[in-house]
Amino acid sequence: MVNKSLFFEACQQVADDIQQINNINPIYIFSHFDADGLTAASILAATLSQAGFSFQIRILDRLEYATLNHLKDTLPIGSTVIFSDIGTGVIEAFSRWNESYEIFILDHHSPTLNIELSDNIRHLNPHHHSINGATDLSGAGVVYFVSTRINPQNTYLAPLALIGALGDRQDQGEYSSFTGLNELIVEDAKRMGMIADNVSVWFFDRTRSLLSVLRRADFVGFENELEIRAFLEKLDIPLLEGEDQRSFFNLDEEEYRRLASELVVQYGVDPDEIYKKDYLLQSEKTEFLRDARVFATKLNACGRLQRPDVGISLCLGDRQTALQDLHIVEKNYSKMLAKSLQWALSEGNLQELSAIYLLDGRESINERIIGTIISMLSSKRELNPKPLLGCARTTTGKIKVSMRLSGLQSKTIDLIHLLSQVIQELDPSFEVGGHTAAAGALISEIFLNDLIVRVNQLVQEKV
Ligand SMILES: [Mn+2]
Repeated sequence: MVNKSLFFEACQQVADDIQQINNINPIYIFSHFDADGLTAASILAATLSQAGFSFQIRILDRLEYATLNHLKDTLPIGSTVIFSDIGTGVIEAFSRWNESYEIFILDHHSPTLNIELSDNIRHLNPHHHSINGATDLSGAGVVYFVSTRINPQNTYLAPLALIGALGDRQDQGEYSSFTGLNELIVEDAKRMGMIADNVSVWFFDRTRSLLSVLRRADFVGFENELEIRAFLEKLDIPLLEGEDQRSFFNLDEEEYRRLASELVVQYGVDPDEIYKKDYLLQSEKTEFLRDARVFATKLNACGRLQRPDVGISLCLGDRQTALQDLHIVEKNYSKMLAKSLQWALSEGNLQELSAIYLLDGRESINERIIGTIISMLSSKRELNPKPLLGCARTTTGKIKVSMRLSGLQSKTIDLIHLLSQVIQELDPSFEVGGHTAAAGALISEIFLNDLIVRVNQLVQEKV
């Protein structure tokens, strides 16, 4: 309780400071390229333009020391700079900035260093108030609480904050519900009539046809289309409505119930896989964007295909050009993922070490999707419950390391803690960031082998 009110006090302070900004230059916003970063940037855009500020937004894959140094040299002296969903991981680098910059870091990643900052740098992070930024509040959520303190009417932005949190997989409560401060955002959105959150039978992308949705449900493990057809026939669930394929969305309650119980009883599916809090955006006219979880995946696709502009336009309500562009983004994105996933699952590419899986994608996988690929692998049932470590080469010649826990794993492993420890041992100047269940680092290639060996060893000791 006390922590929460201290966090809100800190939000209020940042909100007050932002309202005091009086700068001839625009406010420079830098945000992360994933769904959380794009929603964070969008909430800032809506908030600042409504409050009469001019601003520019730039979206970054990651915040490297080199990038920061470059920014330091190119932004006008004395500018106001806001970093959202990034910044905590490189916090010490800000102390080398000229003190005339007004810097706001609104982030939720785990702080790895505890350092004194000068007065021109405000670092707002729920972890500082013992609030778990991995599960209870996202980057967009942090920005949201600042936004609603700039103007209480900004609660209309709550759905964006929730989409951001879903993008970061923060729906870790019972029935994949939100917990902690995210739950307060749900309450705001409900009060505005903007979201419904019933527990229901949930499958990914339900606006697709029944066949397509079930085919993609990895956790059931249907062998082929024939099996799905037989399954539906047995349950007396028709595939067609007139001439058209039925969408999964259009089943009636009774059909949902039959389908779910058959999957649980006959296929041994864990009920937690199919019963979820269903975060549905009530005023969303575009059907396939109504499910906030699906919305988040669309934003991720935009960021990863270097079209963050499309993502932000979607967040800000464009349902014309942005939808057309999204269509192209998605087509290319799924091609890219399918190709990489196929490679990952081909003979010998995913190596099983004693305590972890290793996917060495240095020659084959784009750095932008290595995290997504190992996330997808982590939900594969046929893999042993071991953490996954993937790596890819960046455009700057470094190695991006990405780790994920698999769903079935014991909660005894804290990836950010583990990876930070290894980085500390190898070379503390490497960047590392993330959360309990997902973490990453950026290292020189010569350290890769040592890192893999050490991570494997530490995981071994933990299980
Ligand atoms: Mn985030």
